[in-house]
Amino acid sequence: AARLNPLDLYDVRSLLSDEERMVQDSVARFTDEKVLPIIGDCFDQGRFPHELIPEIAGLGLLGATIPEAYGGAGMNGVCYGLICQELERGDSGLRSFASVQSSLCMYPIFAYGSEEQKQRYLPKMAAGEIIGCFGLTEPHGGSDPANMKTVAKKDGDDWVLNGAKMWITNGNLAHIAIVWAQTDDGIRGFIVPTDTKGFTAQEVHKKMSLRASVTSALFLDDVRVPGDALLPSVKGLKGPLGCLTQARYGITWGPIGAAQACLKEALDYTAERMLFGRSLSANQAIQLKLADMARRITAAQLISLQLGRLKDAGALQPTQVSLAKWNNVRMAIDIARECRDVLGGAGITTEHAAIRHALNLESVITYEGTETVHQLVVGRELTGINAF
Ligand code: TGC
Ligand code: FAD
Repeated sequence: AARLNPLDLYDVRSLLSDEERMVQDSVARFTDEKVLPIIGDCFDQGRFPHELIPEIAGLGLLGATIPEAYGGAGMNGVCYGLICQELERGDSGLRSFASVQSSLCMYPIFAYGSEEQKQRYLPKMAAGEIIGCFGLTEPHGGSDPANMKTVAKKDGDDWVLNGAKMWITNGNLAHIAIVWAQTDDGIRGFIVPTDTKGFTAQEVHKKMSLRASVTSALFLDDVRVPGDALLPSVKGLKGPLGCLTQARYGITWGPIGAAQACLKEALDYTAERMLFGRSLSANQAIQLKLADMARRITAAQLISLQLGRLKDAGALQPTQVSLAKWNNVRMAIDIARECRDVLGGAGITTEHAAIRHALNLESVITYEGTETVHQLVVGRELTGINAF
């Protein structure tokens, strides 16, 4: 029999449609040609490669699932997942950029916005001309967003916002922020232009993770926005949580790409490296590790594909997304750390990808709901008891 593809042992690709395969191939080419040559240096320098934004937009990767009438690419959920997978094979920072723009900024405008808001923002966001960020987490504790302190008060026709948001991806890049705030009427979402008086973004430095991504604190000090900045069609925590379900879905795919990059690197390295008179990959202890990585990647691929099929059938449940986010990020971080080890000393620099992915995944396992949060969501589903 022909040898199997080590990065796709079950030929999951054969379960994709022609269109899905085409999308995967075009993003894979972009990652190979444009991302991989520069991303190690970007990570070293703590620099997001913003020069890639026009090409990312040109490929239809911003708002991929948003209908074409609003400038999106009108793709299905599986295509969006494959985009995340191939971007994160490059770096979690690039996938984060696309996740935030697509699922956390364009999605709420599409799902909760007025017709005027959709026309005004979505086409330019799909073109990468307007970049967004999503402000939910606050400095005092992100796992419990129901307890947010940021407030919006009605003043005539305007709204006045006060508060602070923490760990906000794209914060210092963004032209608009989707800000979630407590009102007399419960939690509401606002589209806040970042050049509004009283709005400041302060970049987070000294990060050891997601270094090729912009992370910021946002401060809102009497930020006054007109009445039409409010997202009219959603009220309560289900507004931001609905966006998180979209983004977390994509995040189940992304780490598959990171893990594949690491396994590929470990396979190449251990095949070449000669120790004790044989190639490193001829040792049982190494093969066990490699086999275990392939096993876990295969399971994750099947989980995400089925999740995507459920999403495209309109049957996706948030608990199913939680299980997959937990499983797939845990899979990838364990694999990246193990690959770092298999590379020996060579594994500690950004000349190789493993340590960069391992460090990035420390953010991915924390953001969009920590691993513990997702475990407790699954536990609640099984027992009917809320243990948060
Ligand atoms: P609960 O009070 O029970 O529910 C509130 C309402 O929301 C509904 N709901 C959901 N809707 C859509 N999707 C979901 N996943 C939903 N989960 C709940 C629910 O039905 C209810 O609706 P209604 O109509 O009855 O009002 O809230 P809960 O107990 O489920 O929530 C608790 C908990 C801990 C699960 C939740 O607070 C949580 O998920 N916390 C983690 C917060 C989090 O993930 N923050 C992420 C910030 S953004 C980010 O990290 C971006 S990183 C981006 C990048 O760079 O890639
Ligand atoms: P905490 O909520 O304080 O949690 C601390 C620890 O306590 C965790 O281990 C957690 O699992 C555990 N814990 C919490 N509750 C329980 C419980 N009931 N039982 C047991 N253990 C518990 N947020 C945004 O809004 N927008 C963004 O764009 C964004 N981008 C991010 C980018 C990066 C690089 C990072 C690191 C974070 C980003 N976040 C963003 C924030 C992220 O969502 C939060 O960090 C995350 O939700 C956790 O919140 P926290 O950091 O306040 O930790």
